[in-house]
Amino acid sequence: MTEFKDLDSDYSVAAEYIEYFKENGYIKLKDVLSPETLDYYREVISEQVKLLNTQHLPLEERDLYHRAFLQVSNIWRKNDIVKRFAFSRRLAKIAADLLEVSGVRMYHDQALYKEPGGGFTPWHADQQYWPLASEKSVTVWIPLQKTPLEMGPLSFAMGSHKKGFARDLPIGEESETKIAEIVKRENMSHLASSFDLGEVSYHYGWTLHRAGPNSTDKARAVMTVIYMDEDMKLAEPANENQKVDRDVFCPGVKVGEVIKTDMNPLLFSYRNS
Ligand SMILES: O=C(O)CCC(=O)C(=O)O
Repeated sequence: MTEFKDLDSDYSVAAEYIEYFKENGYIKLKDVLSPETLDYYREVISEQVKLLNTQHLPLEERDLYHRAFLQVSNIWRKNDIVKRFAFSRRLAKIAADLLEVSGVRMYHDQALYKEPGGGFTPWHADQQYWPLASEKSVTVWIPLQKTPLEMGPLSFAMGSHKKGFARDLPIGEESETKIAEIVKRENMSHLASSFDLGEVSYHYGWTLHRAGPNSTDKARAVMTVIYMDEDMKLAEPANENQKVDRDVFCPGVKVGEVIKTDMNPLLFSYRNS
């Protein structure tokens, strides 16, 4: 297996980055992974998406959600090269530092490919789907190519993770319309910006976010890893989506127990260092 040192080496998270993340609910960090690493993994992950994708309808026959991206989860369980990437100690340590926890476990990984001509990703908060007992969860969003505005980079409503708005809305027409209204009414800053190659973002599970359409003729290839506090407990599912996630990503865990099944390996911990 080709080895890339940047997957495991430390990325120093300055105190002001942590403050920015806590205040605004997200952060964009440059030069986190090298162009060589990203070029290599773009090939490998794209191959897996092609192999594992189950969405074969033409874009115009899909609903809003499914026009936004092809979604393939837990590739780490199926391919050891992708596992090496998803288990990156560097990415996991940044997650632990931003969340200010002693360590983080895998909730799941997920490739999100916005196809050429793919639609916008409606406004939403991820934790609507997750039966997690605290807000200490975070997604790293890793574009596998330079991502200009025309490709649909991720963007965030600043400070929205603290406000508690729209937590009951799954991704769809209603989340798009209602959250757009809330962001405007509450004067929350929201500015879409491009991602350089090597730049990644981290956002809390409760941060409101969206992405524009992909108007280019190339796929917007993105890999994500969702981390949770190493001591995260299972909450009583608040809706049907959370029941599905409990069964798929936390099998056998009871409400109030720490989520640490084989599906949730420890990816970084200061307790072990
Ligand atoms: O990639 C996208 O368009 C959406 C990503 C997203 O919502 C997420 O990673 O939480």
